Amino acid sequence: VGVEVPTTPGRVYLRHEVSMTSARATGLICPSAWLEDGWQDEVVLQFDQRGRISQIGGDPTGLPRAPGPVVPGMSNAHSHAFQWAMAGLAERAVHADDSFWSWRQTMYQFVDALDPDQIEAVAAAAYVAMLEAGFTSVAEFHYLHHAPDGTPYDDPAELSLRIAAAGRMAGIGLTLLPVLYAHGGVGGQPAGPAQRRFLGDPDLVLRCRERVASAAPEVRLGAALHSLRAVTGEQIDALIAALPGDAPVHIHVAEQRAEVEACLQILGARPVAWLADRVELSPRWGLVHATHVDADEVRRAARSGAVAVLCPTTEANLGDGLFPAAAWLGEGGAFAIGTDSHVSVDPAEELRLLEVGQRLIRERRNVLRLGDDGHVGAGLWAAAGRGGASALGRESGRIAVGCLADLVVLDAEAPRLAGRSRAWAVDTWVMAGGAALVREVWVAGRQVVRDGVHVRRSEVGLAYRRAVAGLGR
Ligand code: NGQ
Ligand code: ZN
Repeated sequence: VGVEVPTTPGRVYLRHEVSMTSARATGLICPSAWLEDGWQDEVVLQFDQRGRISQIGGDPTGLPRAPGPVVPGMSNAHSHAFQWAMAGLAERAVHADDSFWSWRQTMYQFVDALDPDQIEAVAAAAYVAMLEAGFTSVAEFHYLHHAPDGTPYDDPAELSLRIAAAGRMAGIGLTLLPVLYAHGGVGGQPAGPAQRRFLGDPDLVLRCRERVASAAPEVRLGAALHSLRAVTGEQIDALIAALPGDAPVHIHVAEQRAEVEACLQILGARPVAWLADRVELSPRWGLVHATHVDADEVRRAARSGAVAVLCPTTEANLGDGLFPAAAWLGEGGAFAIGTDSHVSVDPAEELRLLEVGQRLIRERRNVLRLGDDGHVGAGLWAAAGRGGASALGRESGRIAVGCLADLVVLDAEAPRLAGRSRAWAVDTWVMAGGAALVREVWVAGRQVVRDGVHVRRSEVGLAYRRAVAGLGR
């Protein structure tokens, strides 16, 4: 698999026509593979020219051989890529009573200093880290639209295009969700000066979608509503009416109790209940966090098919609270995981915290039971893979004909996996091992990680180090 090195590390624009990370393979031989109906030995996967699995079986001649068990890749269903460079910089107590809201002030100051080159370099580095941990795709919840003083760039989609360029540089499967952000509080309150880089109307979201569709056709496109603090009902209606009916739509909702209180006071309903009344919740909807939901909201939202997009390490870091995961799954709710602020970038760690959070409040073990065979780690991986793929509008999350070849190869030689049958290997990886056990990653049939290292780690890392010099002094 040939790797082409970009000529301009650190300033990689889409218009420079940077090539994809590596050539697409025509297939992969798996010593064992986790297929939809369980593990099988000696599986041959054939890929078509678009990177989809076209056949399971067939002629293995000339195909590369995976160096360990092959499992479906994971979708990262919630990312603010720029926050990867901020991780750690809000961990000093500065207010008498630090909270989500004081963290947000720190984040606003941080974002004020970033220029487009920095944003692109940080996003590429974040995506490389995701891939190395076993994510194969990402939904970028992109609300950073304008220059630091709030004026639009010459191309209003400049920063959306930078995200697309970073996605191409890293070779991750990108779903871009340009964000509608118009207000500073529930009920259409005016935005503050710290939010000036984010503000726009439904037309800006549509413009970002159009520009990216023509400049980077490999990107999947949806849209997002920042939160019920940032959009009104009329704006929601206008944007939904203008989007294709199958485009993913994500929204931050009910993450903090203060938002629930504001919605009750101003809108007369809890956030998820209000949303369920206003729009037709369905599988295209990604409800990000949904931490503070009552039993009625759980029932309505879960049964609608909307995906709960959970970000356990960020939710813990920000002091959000615990999502009622057992109740959600009990209603048959779909879920996905995201790394949001990127204090951790590891799908196994997100799933582990989701499960152990339930153990801590219930004083029980093995709470989130999803598989038929009782394997908790494997059940979580499979369900989050399916929910994530659905939230990203990506045919992925399963090793099956018609799905993209988004694949993770575990490290068969790792001591953690020694002596493990394959079923126990996935539980060990999710509940105890984590990213260190990821040996190879393939995205739509292209290899992007080999021997645990991204094929462009050094040039992306160099550009990143240049971009962030002095940011954390
Ligand atoms: C964000 N992040 O947009 O980055 C938000 C904080 C807000 C999380 N909610 C800002 N984790 O919600 O107003
Ligand atoms: Zn978020």
